[in-house]
Amino acid sequence: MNTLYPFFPQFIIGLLAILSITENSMATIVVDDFTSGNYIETLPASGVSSVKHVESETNTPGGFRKTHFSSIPLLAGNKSFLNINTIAGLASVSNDFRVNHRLEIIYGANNVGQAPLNRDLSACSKFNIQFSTIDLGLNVNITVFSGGGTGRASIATDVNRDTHPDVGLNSPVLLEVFLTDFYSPPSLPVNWNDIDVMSFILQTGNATGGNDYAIDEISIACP
Ligand SMILES: [Ca+2]
Ligand SMILES: [Ca+2]
Ligand SMILES: [Ca+2]
Repeated sequence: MNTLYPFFPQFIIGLLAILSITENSMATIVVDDFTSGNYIETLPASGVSSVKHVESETNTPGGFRKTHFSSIPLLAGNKSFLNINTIAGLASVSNDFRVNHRLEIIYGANNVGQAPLNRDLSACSKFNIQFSTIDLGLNVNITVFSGGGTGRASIATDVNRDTHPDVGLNSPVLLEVFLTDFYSPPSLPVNWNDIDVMSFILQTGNATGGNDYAIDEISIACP
């Protein structure tokens, strides 16, 4: 006789409970999958070598998104392109040769003022920025503000193909940014229980400019 049989239902229930706990403890908060807020910009519109600056705003899974995009072409006539393609679910950036750019994506603010997220990230471990593809060196700055701006924490990092030599040119690259690596100034201690604004700045991090990349998703892993 199978001695396990009398305990089998309990065993299954126990297993389901463990799976349920595992699922909860591995929760992922999607900040943005870029399926909302279609937005296309080409800079500079005039083709003259100068800084251009535009912004848009839309609602996303992670809160209100405000977008700034600016470009500094070092060769007259060369351009920067931003395409938040909501059908593909991608934020694509393309720059011509010797064009430097800056893409700023802010959650928790709109064109009127703040739209606080009031998000508890105290049980979370890291931000995941999933690139569909990326070519040249890109500098990434993430800053979070808590308590309506009374606390702040930030981090600067880099991502490019050199840090992921094992994947092909058209393969996804995941940038993991751990919350324990953020710096919070003593005068503005961050409160991870009440994150109101998240800012992601991606800008040229190489000598020649010309970055091309696409962001598929920004999410937060908890824990
Ligand atoms: Ca996506
Ligand atoms: Ca708040
Ligand atoms: Ca390019």
